[in-house]
Amino acid sequence: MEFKELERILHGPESFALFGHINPDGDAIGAMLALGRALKARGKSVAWFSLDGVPGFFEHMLLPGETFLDKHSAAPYDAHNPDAAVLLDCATPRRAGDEFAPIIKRAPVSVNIDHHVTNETFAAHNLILPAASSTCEILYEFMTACAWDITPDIAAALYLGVMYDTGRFIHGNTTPAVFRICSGLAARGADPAFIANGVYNNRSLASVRLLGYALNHMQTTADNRVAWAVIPRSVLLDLGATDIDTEGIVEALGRYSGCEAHMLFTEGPDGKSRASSRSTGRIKVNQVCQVFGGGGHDFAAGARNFMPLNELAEKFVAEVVSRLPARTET
Ligand SMILES: [Mn+2]
Repeated sequence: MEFKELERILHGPESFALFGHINPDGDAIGAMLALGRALKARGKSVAWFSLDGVPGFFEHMLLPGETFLDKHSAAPYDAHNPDAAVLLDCATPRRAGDEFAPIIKRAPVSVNIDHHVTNETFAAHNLILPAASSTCEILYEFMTACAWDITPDIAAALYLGVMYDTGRFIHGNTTPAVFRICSGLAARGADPAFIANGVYNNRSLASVRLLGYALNHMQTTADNRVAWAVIPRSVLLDLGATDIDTEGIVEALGRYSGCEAHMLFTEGPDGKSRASSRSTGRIKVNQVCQVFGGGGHDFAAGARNFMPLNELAEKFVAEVVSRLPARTET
């Protein structure tokens, strides 16, 4: 779908429901805020749906009066009958959360805007650009191409998504376009220091203790090329942590020289075991995750299933090791 086609589709409906994904990251929250604010400025009514709410380290991005419907919301979801449902940063409709599926199904118009290469183009209208660093990058290009006004609040939300999905401009998706876009966003009023400090230096104490546990219990293969940590649910709860506190831990496990792939294994409240994996560039961890029912990007992917936690960890590590390329002589 071309940008102009998306603009035409967004022009018709009066009421919008915007969805990010479960365990929302900065790109999901940023994309919802940016598109929602832009639609409101165009006279539309907008409701934001985030099953797991808005993590505390994104709350500084919210304007007074901006609220999200989540799993704790009192109002029943079946009261919502939007003219259009827009899913952002969701490779599959289930990523929005099964609880929201009826709302999405009821909406006469469905739109899917995403940058995951595994996107299933499930909506009536799909704008999928896997070369984009983030869904927020796609929204920036869309708004710019269609001459939509990017206010400082919209710029801030878009900046959050691009910053977050590039890992603060260190992942392989940090292209010249990313710097061009972020320069444009800063010029339009996004405050990089305010946004970054709120996200990265404003964590819960429990999340820092949980990171300590993971680092202390990190395991590696004999050649140290693969690292991982397993956090049983009981440990997470004993530390007073919540699921969102696992955020950022898998990245920390891969910070040493010579690491090629790193994983974090946790257990969700639904009893499912979860694998979160990262690669420094030679192993495509999304292919490993697909073996276990998951997916994602080449070098950042995840999976969740009902295997016992330690069994998932053991089999996942074996699968990664089997894909290690021959070591290059240095
Ligand atoms: Mn994203």
